[in-house]
Amino acid sequence: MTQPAARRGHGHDHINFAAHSRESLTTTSTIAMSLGHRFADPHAGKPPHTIDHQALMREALDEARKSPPKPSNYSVGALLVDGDNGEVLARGYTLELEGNTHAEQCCLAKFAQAFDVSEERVGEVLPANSAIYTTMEPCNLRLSGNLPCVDRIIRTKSKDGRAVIRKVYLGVKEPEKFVGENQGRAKLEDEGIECVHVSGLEQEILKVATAGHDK
Ligand code: HJL
Ligand code: ZN
Repeated sequence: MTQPAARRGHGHDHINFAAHSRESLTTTSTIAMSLGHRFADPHAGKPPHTIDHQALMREALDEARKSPPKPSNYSVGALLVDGDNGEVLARGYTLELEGNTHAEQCCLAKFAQAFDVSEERVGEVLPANSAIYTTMEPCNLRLSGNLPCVDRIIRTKSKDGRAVIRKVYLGVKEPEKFVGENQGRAKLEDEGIECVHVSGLEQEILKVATAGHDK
């Protein structure tokens, strides 16, 4: 029997984004594969207390490095992760998707797309204990007037109305350059979403985030 494309190694180039339904999947790895991830996720399958948050933040930083520099925003990277076992469900970076898109928005939209649901309904197909790792605190106000990522995170609800993004891990607070003091973390915490600062990568995160800025 021929192996499915994804198992042959370079599969992610050939996966089509056919609609998945959560019930039809054996594991979420199938979806991770269709989103272009390595077949063997080194973080997957671990008990929550052994998840290496800094390693995941480094992977979010690797995403941020792919972002095209732009003087009027930050180059940010984000991962959507299953909080129960550390599995990376989707990755995103600033301006990855068409339009003026943010990193957190991109990973939500990409996961939604893999399940053929709209970004607004992504909570219906996410694990009940999902987390976002983002190199920068999610935005609560955008100069462009687009919907802030905090609102995108808060509206992410399961079919029975439960919040499914339970935690946000952030690498740095947003600098005050564009919108003054960002109230993103405070708003998430008011909604009961736990925010955790993963320390140790601040310098590198800010260097990448501001690469496109006039110095
Ligand atoms: C986060 C991102 C990104 C920002 N923050 N958490 N993820 N670019 O992907 C925050 C910054 C806004 C500016 C410009 N950046 O992006 O405050 O043009 O990018 O709507 O306010 O707003 P637009
Ligand atoms: Zn944002």
